[in-house]
Order: sequence, then structure tokens, then C-alpha cells
Amino acid sequence: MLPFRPNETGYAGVGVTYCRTPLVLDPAGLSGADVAILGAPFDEGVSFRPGARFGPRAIRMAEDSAGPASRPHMELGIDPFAEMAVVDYGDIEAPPSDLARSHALLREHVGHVLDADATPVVLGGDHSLSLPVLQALGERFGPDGYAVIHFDTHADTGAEVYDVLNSHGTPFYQAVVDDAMRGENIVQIGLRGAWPGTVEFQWMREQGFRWHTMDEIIERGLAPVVSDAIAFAASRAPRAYLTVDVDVLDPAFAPGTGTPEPGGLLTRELLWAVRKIASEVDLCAMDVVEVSPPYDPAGVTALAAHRVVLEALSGMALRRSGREARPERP
Ligand SMILES: [Mn+2]
Repeated sequence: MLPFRPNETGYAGVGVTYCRTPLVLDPAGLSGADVAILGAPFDEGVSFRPGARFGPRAIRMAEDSAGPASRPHMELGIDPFAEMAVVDYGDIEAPPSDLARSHALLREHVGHVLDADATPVVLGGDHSLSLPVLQALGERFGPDGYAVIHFDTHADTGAEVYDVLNSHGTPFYQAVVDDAMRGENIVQIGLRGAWPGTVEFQWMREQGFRWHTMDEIIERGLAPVVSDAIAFAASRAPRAYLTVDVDVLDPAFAPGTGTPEPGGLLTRELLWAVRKIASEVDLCAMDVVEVSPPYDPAGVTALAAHRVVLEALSGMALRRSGREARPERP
């Protein structure tokens, strides 16, 4: 059931699901779905600029060409919406000023999607949402049953930030401490700037974290780094969780985020990397986080996040089809 009129234009209507996929609000409706989009509209976990609570809606609205979902991928020769059943599971009910309750609700809803043998794709929301996602994954697959591929400027491995245990700077610390994930199963890509510091990096080494800084990406190139990350994830577990903090992009391409840091990836690099990973790794969950529409005057950050999801879906579709990519070339 599409909540739209059949010939509704892209600028009309009461609002959109992701790419106008069917809206499902009852967990029973997840049966048969391959992927479920799920919004997490909260930002109580941010340490600097807020606004990510408006992210899920902005990402869905970022590009709407109307009509039923159909997005043939030019480089893959595949339409993810023809290949997979993708539904939009709406947003969780995130009560204001209660991050713990929002996390509990997200963990529960991600659990619904995993119980239906579908892949949750969470639209953030701030990066604290990775903690409930990791808890749901740990519950389903065991703490060592999945790998994590994490694009970010920051490692988000603080024991606390401003004496607060649960924020967007702490999920990958808390998840290890809570035994929801294993430190030796995570690889981080795009780190730069002044945080984390030596204390966090030392803890990460002790836990077996891997990471690739922006300087390494510049010196070696992105493709070899992504190949290494894919090989690493495959060596650790049969499936992986892909988490993309949009601030891994340079602020020139993604100004609409809470903690921007100059010197990041180009949008085209991130889109390529996400598609490559999704086409080679079995993704058990994914998210794109930290889109803050109030700081996104031209909507380019939300559009980039929309495309991060679309590239991931396209890569997943290719992998599941078992076919080779058939790029449209002259
Ligand atoms: Mn982050």
C-alpha cells in the first residue's frame, strides 16, 4: 500500500517514505521484507550543534521523484527495488529529553526487523543510536557474530564525554564494555582532527580496534583502504554492520552535521565505498547518522545521506542477485 496518489508529483502530497517504498507500522507487516528503513529522530546525544532529530524526515524528503520506487543503478545495471522488498518502518517514537527511552525503543524496533530476517537501515538521529543497534545485533548474532565497518571523523570510543556515559561520543566504547560487540571486529575509516586523543587510542589498541585515518587514505588511496576493510570484516565474521557518520564527509560537502571537521571524504568517494562494501559484504544492519538539517541550507547533506542509503541498497541487491555488475557504457 502506497500512501500516495498514483500520479502524485515529487513536490506534492503529505510527506514521503524513503523512495516511496510501502509504509509498514505494524511489525507483522515486516514479514517478507528484505530491508526495512527505520527513522531514529533524536539528538539528545550530541555534544555540539543539535538538529539531527530532524534528520530522518530530511533524508526521506531529500530526493523524491515521485511514482513507485524504481532506481536502476547506472554502474550496476540493477534496480534495488525490483531485486529486494524494501519497506519503510517509519520512525520510532522518540520522546524529547529521554535518550535512554529512545534507545530502548530503537533497540526493540531494530529487533523486530532482525526477527523478520530483514536488514534494518536506520536514518539518524545522532550517533548514540549505534549503541542500541549494537545491542540488538549482539543479542541476535552474539557479540562476535558480526563485524563493524564504521565511517566517521571521530572514533566515538570515549568512556565518557563531559562526564556523560551515553552520548554520540561513546557508543563503540559502551558496546564493548557491555559485551554487545568485540573490539577486534571493528574497522574505522576516515578518522581525523583532534579527537579521540591518546587515552582513547590506547584503549582502542588494547581492544584490537583497526582504523584508517584520512592521511592514510590520501597516501594509499581510498580503494586499497576499502579493500582492506572488506577483507578484514570478512575475516572476522560472516556479516557486518555498516555505520556511516555523515561527518566523515568534508564540510564542503556535508555542512549539515553536528561536529564538522575539515579535510574529509568527497561525497563521490563515500558513495563508491558504501556501494563496494554492500556489494561484497553481507550487511546485517546499516545506518547513516548525524544529518542536522538546520545547518544544511542547500539540503546537500541530507541528499548525500539519501544517496548513501541508495548506494548501499544497490550494492546489496547486486550481491544478493549473484550477478556481475553491468555498467551502462557506450
Ligand atoms: Mn560518529
